[in-house]
Amino acid sequence: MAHRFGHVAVIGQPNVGKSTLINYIVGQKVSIVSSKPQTTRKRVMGISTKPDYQIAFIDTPGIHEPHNRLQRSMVEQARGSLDGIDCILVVVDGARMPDDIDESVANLVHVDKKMPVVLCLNKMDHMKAEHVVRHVEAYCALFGTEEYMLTVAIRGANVDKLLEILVAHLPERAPFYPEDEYTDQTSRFIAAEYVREKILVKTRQEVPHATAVVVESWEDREDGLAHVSASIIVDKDSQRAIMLGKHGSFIKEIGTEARLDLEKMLGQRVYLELHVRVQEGWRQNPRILHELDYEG
Ligand SMILES: Nc1nc2c(ncn2[C@@H]2O[C@H](COP(=O)(O)OP(=O)(O)OP(=O)(O)O)[C@@H](O)[C@H]2O)c(=O)[nH]1
Ligand SMILES: [Mg+2]
Repeated sequence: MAHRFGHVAVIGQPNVGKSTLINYIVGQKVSIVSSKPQTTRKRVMGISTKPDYQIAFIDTPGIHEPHNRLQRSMVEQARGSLDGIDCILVVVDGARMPDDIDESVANLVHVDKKMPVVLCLNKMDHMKAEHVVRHVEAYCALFGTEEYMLTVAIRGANVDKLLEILVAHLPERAPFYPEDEYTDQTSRFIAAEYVREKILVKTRQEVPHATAVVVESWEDREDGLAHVSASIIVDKDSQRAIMLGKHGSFIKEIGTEARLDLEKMLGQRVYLELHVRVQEGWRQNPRILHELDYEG
């Protein structure tokens, strides 16, 4: 059988399970996941290499109505991911009917009428049996495609069938990326993201959205230990106190959890040092957005 290779952009609303799905397929945590919307802030590639195909998935920030410069850049990243791809995978929350944000996603998808569109109705575990037909018909009509799969990304249910549909849309081509490469992100970016994930999972209200993480230094020591120093950027002094926690307990907890994830990903021992930096209005500040690699 001929080998197939292509790029697939994964787009949809925030919080529908795009990153969960890609991590499941790639078998590595290339993109962080949380129950808070707008977890993914920039494009991340996750590569799956099998004997008969290689797919490079482009994970994107969820499409939403932007209210600040960071959010505008996130939606731009999602739009920009449609350049040079072979297929679009739209992920939706299959447990509910489409809304106006899904319509914005559909408008984006329909810009290139010739591009194949595959639909993933995720969160099937939350779907009532009597709603399946109505939801499938509504999403297929909105996105102008007959090709869909109902999935549960957290368990990988039906993901093999979804992959079969996707692979059929890819051109017959040799693999482009080395077989052991599973992302285009640097270890520095992944380390910062793992710290941000712990913060997203463990904080509430405005705090998750007001936080960013940047790796300030990375030193691979001779004994095999990676010495990593990262800053957590927050918007206000009150958020700094939340980040530190009582007697520094919170920052210690997230540091330990992020370090364990990082050691697993790198297969290397890591010493992770975290600091908190208050930077008022950073989400509107082009210099800081550039430093964080959210803007070019
Ligand atoms: N019940 C259920 N939860 C899921 C499923 N897939 C993902 N989730 C959960 O949905 C939440 C959002 O998942 P993400 O993968 O971060 O969603 P996303 O679409 O990448 O979100 P953004 O990055 O904000 O655009 C997390 O709490 C996941 O555990 C699923 O099939 N069923
Ligand atoms: Mg995501």
